[in-house]
Amino acid sequence: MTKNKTLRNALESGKLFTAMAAHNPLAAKLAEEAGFGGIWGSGFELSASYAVPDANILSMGTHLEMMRAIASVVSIPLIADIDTGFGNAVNVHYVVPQYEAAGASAIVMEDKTFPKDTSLRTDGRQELVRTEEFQGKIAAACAARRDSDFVVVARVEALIAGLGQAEAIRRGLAYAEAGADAILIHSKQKTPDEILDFVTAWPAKVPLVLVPTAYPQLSEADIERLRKVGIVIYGNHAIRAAVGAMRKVFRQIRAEGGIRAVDPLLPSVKDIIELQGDASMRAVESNFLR
Ligand code: SPV
Ligand code: MG
Repeated sequence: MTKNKTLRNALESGKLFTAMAAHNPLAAKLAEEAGFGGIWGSGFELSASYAVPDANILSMGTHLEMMRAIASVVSIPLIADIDTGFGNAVNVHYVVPQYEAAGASAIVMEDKTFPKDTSLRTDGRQELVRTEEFQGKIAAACAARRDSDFVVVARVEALIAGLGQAEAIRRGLAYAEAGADAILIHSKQKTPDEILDFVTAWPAKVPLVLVPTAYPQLSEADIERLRKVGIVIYGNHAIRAAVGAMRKVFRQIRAEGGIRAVDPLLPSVKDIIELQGDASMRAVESNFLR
């Protein structure tokens, strides 16, 4: 079964699909190893790994090449975060087949203006495009995909922009009507109440996607009980785990003036060599090196 079909079937099954953020192929391999259903090709994480803000500063090419590198080392579906689609519907029509060819099984596109500002920052600049314009961008994404199992997710930023539930529902329905396979509804409230109100009011069959970063109290079991959510995305836990782990180890080495105490606490060099795909290289060597 193709990765696209795996994701499409998961979305149609009614069971909750889990996707973990990754900013490089190694993080994606670790997410697969841990048992996540798919990878979230996060713009926030990739921006952070370049130490720049998540505000369309990195080019489409930089993100696309990372998606290609990630897709080539995992066997689970990759959901690519294409931010606002890098322009208007014409840009989206060009971009979607590029992501499909790079091995992504889905794109998520948000209804903000280009260049965007990151969603979870307090007082970020959150401007939305007209509903009709974004419907055109979603329709362009659907028309441009080559495989009908490639999933197009429309992301509603109305709650992030403080426009309220009625506007969020109105936009979600308009994007579903334009052909979106799922609707991502995002919130930066510190409790799940705002999202739970949206989910309760959501009147359509089109599944929802949640990113519970700001309201971590909501577990997968809680989300499953809502019966309207197809995908949960863990948006930035790979980069935050990496930052926390590196900071701690770097400080310990400085404090102790060496690596003696820290060494046994770290994954072994052998572990890293295995993650590099050493076994398959050795197989190639023994077959072809003459
Ligand atoms: C990302 O991970 O890039 C996202 C999710 O889009 S968030 O950062 O919460 O907007
Ligand atoms: Mg993003």
